[in-house]
Amino acid sequence: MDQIELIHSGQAQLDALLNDVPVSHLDPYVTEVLSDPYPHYAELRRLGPVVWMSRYGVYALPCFREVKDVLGDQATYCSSAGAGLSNFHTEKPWRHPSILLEVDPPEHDRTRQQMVRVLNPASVRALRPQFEAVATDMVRRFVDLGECDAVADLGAAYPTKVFGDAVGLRPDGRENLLPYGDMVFNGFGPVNDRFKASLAEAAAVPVWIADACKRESLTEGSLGRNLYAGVDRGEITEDEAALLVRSLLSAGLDTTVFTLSNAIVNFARHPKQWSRLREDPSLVRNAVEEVLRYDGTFHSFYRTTTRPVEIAGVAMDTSQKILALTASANRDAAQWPDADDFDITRRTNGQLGFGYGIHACVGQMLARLELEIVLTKLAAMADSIELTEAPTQHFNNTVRGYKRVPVRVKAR
Ligand code: OVV
Repeated sequence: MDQIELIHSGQAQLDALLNDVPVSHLDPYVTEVLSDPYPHYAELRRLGPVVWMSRYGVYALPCFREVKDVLGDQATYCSSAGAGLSNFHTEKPWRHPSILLEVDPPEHDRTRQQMVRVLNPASVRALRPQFEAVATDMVRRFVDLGECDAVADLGAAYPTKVFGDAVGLRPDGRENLLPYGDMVFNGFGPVNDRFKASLAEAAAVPVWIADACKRESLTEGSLGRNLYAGVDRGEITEDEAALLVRSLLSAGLDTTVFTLSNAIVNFARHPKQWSRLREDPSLVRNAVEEVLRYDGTFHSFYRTTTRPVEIAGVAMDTSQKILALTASANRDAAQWPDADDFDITRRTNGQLGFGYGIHACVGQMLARLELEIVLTKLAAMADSIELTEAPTQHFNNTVRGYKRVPVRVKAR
């Protein structure tokens, strides 16, 4: 650290230095790090369970225990200051905050309850036959293509169809969904060129999204339309229902698209694991969890301290942003034996790919259903999946995935 940096750093940085807290100058949001973040996470874990990130003035938590403790204590580590780097208490958010993610109890519990009324085990179970039917056709066509792009021909196509239908979207305009997710997930990071580009390239996207969230845009009986039943019961306002539909559209598509592409890439790179799944399809549920542990989609989010606290002996002040590195926690050897091995037979209980605590992914059953169905059909129909070229990554400040995955699929 040079003198200039010291002079310009704030009180929190001086405290970190004076208290012997490990310091990292890593920028987790640059392309070089996003290309392969795992060695950088390993270095952060080696530095310690709490690391001062000089570039952004935040404490990072790279280890399992501290990530879980912080996500499990919403009174001390709040979300109403935003789940990203930006502090909503002092900076203006780029969009109206999510009334689900970017709020604390009791407000959070009211909106979460509305979401769970429409998105619950029974409503997700009811979607299975339709999800299976689409997967049967789409995976058959994918396998018959032989050589194709696993993103365009399956990974993006499948969720766009089944999730779009389940939420109740019109068939046209769904190409707006991925660019919107891109803005949202870039928005949890710094206002870097990546975030600015995703906003600038797609000015019409938020307009399409706002329209798609309206009651009259959503098909009868869909998850989205059912959120408006809460308005009719007098439990939420029309605007709140629209914002809850927006949460579905923000968090529900990119995530499953990227997880499917990550799954295919990881199985192509670990053909023994693919053979295992084909030989024992009952492993599919655990395979989904292992994809999320080993190379999950959502890599991190922030919390903000509501009072002076100490984490693993490191004292911090109120209003301090804390970076919870869930994807690093999922590789912590103290929690996961042979943490860097992709093994679909391992114990995956407690993996943090869907987060943890009161804000844990509300759509996780729906996501699991999509992933489980596609991987099951694929294992039944495809002997092998090979990469024919290096996959092209899609870079985003918060989520990890691919935009193109050229593969050769051998039919059974
Ligand atoms: C978990 C998550 C990610 C992105 C957006 C939202 C939630 C939302 O509620 O809008």
